[in-house]
Amino acid sequence: MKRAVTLQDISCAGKCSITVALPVLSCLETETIVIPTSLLSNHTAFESYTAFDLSDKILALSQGIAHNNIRFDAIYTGYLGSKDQINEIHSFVERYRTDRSVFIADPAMADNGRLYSGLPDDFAQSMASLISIADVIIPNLTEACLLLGRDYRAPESYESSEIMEMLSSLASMGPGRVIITGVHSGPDSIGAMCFDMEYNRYSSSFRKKHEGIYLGTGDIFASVVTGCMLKDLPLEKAMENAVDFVGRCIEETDKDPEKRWYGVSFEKCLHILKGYIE
Ligand code: PXL
Repeated sequence: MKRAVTLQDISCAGKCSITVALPVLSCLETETIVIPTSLLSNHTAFESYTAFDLSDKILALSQGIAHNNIRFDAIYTGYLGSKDQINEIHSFVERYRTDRSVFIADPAMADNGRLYSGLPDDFAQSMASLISIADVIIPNLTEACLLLGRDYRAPESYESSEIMEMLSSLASMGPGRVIITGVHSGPDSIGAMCFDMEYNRYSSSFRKKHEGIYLGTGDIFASVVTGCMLKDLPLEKAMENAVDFVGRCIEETDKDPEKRWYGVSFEKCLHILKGYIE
């Protein structure tokens, strides 16, 4: 079984980051080590939150794991709550990546044209430096614009040729494989597009769009991609599975009489994951 280490926050309530990465990766038969980078009462889309930054614990925790000779096939990062954390993760990757490990970075920092609450205005510059050492990145459209230093526009206004140009510009910043999520292809179609620089190959995958905001879906998407890549599926297939899975989670949420505004009903869909790796 392959082993991933994921470095992102624990939001005690809110169905995102580690609390979705762990179940998704487990269902994709990936052993997962967690290094929490911060601890929040709930994610930052709630009206208020209490947060503890664990940046000064990352080195000690990783040394403890390394002393026990535990190595990783993937390093997978998500939401990071401060520039200090990004610096710590940078050092972690440089120290612990090996020839056999892939570094997958989800620059989870913004959506719908805005940085997440609590992040400093120049946060994207620090994130751009981290993604330059990644192998694979999975920004949404807002994050792609921030990383490229471009203004954000409504997703419907992007032609696929412009997304392709953004994919290759991001790949030129360092990561040879890039997926942009939240891409539209027509009035009621949403999905993702990717670029693999090694093969100079573009691909896309779309599904029916549901109106509404579905929090935590970016984290679920990146976790599916990570698990599928560790099962040796090509980038395009990993992306296709992630588009399908997020779509199924959203459909399930819309059907759920107990649906929560702050996260999707992914628990009802976990059984689907096995089908992607059989
Ligand atoms: O799902 C992204 C995410 C992760 N972690 C925290 C967040 C958010 C989005 O708001 O606030 C703490």
